[in-house]
Amino acid sequence: MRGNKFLPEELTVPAGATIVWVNEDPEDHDVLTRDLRVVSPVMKTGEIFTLVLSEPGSFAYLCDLHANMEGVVTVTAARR
Ligand SMILES: [Cu+2]
Repeated sequence: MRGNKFLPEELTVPAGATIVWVNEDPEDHDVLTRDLRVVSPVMKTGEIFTLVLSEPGSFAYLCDLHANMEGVVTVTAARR
């Protein structure tokens, strides 16, 4: 997170990859899905949140502290 955005806002990873969010802003951020299956702690400057997504699909998330701060991770089938 930087400048109240997720950078990159769209990311594609293979299933099973570890995704890492790093808060590089002076403000707090978090990572949530609308269905609340994923809810990170509120992250202060320099804090990280990691997540492993094992199912292929599209994973939309947001920061509920900032309107319009959204991102999408596309998970593809794992490489063999
Ligand atoms: Cu935020």
